[in-house]
Amino acid sequence: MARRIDALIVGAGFAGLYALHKMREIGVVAHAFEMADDVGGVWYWNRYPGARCDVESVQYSYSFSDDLQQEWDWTERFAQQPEILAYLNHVADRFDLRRSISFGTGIVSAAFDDETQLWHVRDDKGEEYIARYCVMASGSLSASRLPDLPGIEDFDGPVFHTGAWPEDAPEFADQNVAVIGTGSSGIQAIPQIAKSAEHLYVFQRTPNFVIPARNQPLAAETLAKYKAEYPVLRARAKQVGTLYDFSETPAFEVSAEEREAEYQHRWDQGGVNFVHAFNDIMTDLEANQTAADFVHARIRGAVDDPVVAEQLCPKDYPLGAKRICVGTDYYETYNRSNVTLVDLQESPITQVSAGAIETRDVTIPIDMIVCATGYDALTGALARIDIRGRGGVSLTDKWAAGPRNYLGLMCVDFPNMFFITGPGSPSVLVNMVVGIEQHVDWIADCIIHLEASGATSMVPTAAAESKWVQRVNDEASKTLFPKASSWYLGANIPGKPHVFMPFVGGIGRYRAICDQVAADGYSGFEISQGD
Ligand code: NA7
Repeated sequence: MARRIDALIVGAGFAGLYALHKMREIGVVAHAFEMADDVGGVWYWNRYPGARCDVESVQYSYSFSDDLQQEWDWTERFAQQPEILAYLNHVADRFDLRRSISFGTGIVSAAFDDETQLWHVRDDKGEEYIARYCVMASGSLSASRLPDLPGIEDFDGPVFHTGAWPEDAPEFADQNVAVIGTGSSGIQAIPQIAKSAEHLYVFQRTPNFVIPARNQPLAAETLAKYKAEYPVLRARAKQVGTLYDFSETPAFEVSAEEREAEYQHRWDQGGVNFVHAFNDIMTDLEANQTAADFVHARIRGAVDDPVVAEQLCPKDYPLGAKRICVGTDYYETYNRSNVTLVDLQESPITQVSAGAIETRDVTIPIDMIVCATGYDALTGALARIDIRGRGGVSLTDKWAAGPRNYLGLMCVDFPNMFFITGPGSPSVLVNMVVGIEQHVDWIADCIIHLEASGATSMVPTAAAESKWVQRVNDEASKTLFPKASSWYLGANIPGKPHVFMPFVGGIGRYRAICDQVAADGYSGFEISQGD
């Protein structure tokens, strides 16, 4: 017999864990389903060497419990994957969450029953659940993607994806290793793999802008100061996401020397703060070019071989329009004698054979392939579930021309289904933990409202949804973001419609809009009352 749950949560990463905790807090019977054997979400799967966050650890953490933020001691400026995973395990234990999570269990379908106004959900073991609410905490970057390379099935060595890294990590010593992909994951893994591989071949399709992390151990005094200031800092983070030093000055309002000095200062500090050096870097192409020129000069300074240096300089898109990368010794790694850059723009991969990767110009003997080839971002994890709303309409069909929803949170025809940090919300453009807490808190308030008023379901109106989709587009078109073929607009997935998915208007503005909608009695939504 189907088990009845008030709120069914898909996923037990940062979002699912907090959703579960919050639902319990408001007295809603909740249960989470997690494909992995333990908590952590992307931080469970991304065990590749060098994996760490690129938002400072003290900020890349929950704010909902002061006791939690006071008792947990981060050890590095940017925590490594094992430390983040340990933190999430601590959270799961501390708030006694595990008893409400089914591990090793994937959700395969969710169908809305128009008559009962309830969701019928199935897992991959054939069990059925009936839920009033579905909270999709399935991750924005969780559906990993292997490259479609001719002959890869004939390769006789191991093939790994950074986002599904095995627990018994492979040894790179004596191996000719190929890394395919130079996004955030590749950029973190490459310097680490280079340290022990016999030879590392990096297959680069598009170079990325890499800002040094300047990672360091977190001094006890720094941590203590941060903890003492948490109330103020967290309040500010709710408005801006990550606490960068956001400049209010346009790039050409200062002299060339001052610009250079500002870039240098931020480069020396490390991290994503670099892109906030001037307030028009993401809106004005010429301003952006000054930042790009600065990074190009650093690349040319760091890499000994001038040909390789040019290959590593991104020139086809504005800085920041693809997610900016933060690395350690990334460019310097290309000075090692056991590292070779293979520029796929000059010589694309033509074939993978049993023990080699062939490009148009060379055949390279390879023992192991590491795919740092990214994700079907924002919609991929949802598309893997057969989700059917009112009248049997499928979410995949509804989103065939690009995702459509209201506030990024809910969709027409999919009542009581909430999406966490999905398309149409600030999502991957802000500190994910800040975005997750905002969403979960809003959803909890919404459920309290529905329960208190005896409502059976809530769904956006078609007009509100269309208006929001338009607004997300309009905001993006005011920026340089759409000028790169990035996963923000689905360009990395063949056949995926090119629609800029996240809301670029900032978490502060977004939060205010969501709060206003709630204050107005959930304007833009239809609420159905029970009999
Ligand atoms: P990304 O940022 O999507 O990077 C994937 C990389 O793999 C990127 O350089 C791609 O080149 C490259 N790629 C993808 N498919 C291929 C094929 N078929 N051949 C060659 N190269 C390919 O994923 P990451 O995991 O690095 O980072 C994702 C986010 O996860 C990151 O921002 C963090 O938030 C965590 P392309 O640029 O498409 O030409």
